[in-house]
Amino acid sequence: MNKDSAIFVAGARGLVGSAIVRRLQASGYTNVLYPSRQELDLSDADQVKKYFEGMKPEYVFIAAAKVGGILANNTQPVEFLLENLKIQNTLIPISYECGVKKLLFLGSTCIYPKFCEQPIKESALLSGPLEPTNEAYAIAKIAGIKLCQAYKKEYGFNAICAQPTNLYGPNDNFSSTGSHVIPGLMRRIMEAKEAKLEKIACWGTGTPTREFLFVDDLADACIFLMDSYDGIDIVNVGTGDEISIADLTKLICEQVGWEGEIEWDTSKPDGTPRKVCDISKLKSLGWNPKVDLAKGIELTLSWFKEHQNSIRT
Ligand code: GFB
Repeated sequence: MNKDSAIFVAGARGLVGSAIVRRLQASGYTNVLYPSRQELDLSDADQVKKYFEGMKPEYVFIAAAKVGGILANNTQPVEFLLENLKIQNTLIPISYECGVKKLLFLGSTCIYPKFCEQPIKESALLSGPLEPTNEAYAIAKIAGIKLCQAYKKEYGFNAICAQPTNLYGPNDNFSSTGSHVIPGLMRRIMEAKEAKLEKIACWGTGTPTREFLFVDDLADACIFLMDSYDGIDIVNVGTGDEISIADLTKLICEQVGWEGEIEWDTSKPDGTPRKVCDISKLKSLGWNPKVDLAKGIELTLSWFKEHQNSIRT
């Protein structure tokens, strides 16, 4: 990408898209296109086509998706499947038809089988059954990956696919039921501190492990891949480190400064028991994460405190 290339970021109001826009602008890219949902409905192919014909983007980042935590995924499979298929089935073909030079499609590590070997290598894709709580989302993302690979194979379109691990950071969704675990816990623990509660409930057993990547690191990796990777194979983006949900809860309690008791609500699902990805491929290309979990949580918490009254809760 050149500093004046026309770069389109789909999903720029969300956690990932906003981080990509921030990163591009901070790195001196001057022609970043990031229309709001009101300005451009990504599921409306006619609108998208007109927009692409007019603005002629050269590079496209697809960070637009219906996303959510374990409960939202588990209870709205129709919306997760349909909305994600619609967005990607609109953006990928139109990008090709309108002469986009290169596209990056973001998947997720939930595309991998529930019980696959850990750390998860890219080759584990489609080697076993998926985790049921996020099967709909995973199937939509797998379809997006396969569509990019098909365009590359059949038409030589330079569409690449990155698989980020669980993400967190500024601009996340902090809703009490729809969010992922870090923003969900941050909000609950902050509220417990403010209300001087002695006990709160967290979901599941606390035993599953997850790997977490600060969203600005993901944005950095996306720009790195756009500039330096043209392969057809998917690439994991993570840290390679894992933590149990119970230990994550302790870390957030410490940073918030709340010392109450955690009760584990086992009526809520645990999801996949362990999820940490093998990032040797990305490392061998020359990229490494920079923000560790404690620092990332500190940055996210301070963002949350600053925006608590105006964000999606
Ligand atoms: O972040 P999370 O919703 O995503 O949940 P997944 C991770 C773990 O944290 C689960 C536990 O074991 C939850 O039971 N947990 C504990 C909580 N307390 C909470 C809480 O207050 N809120 C939430 N959300 N979890 C998602 C997929 O799975 O990962 C998506 O459903 C996506 O499709 C995303 O791929 C990256 O890691 O379980």
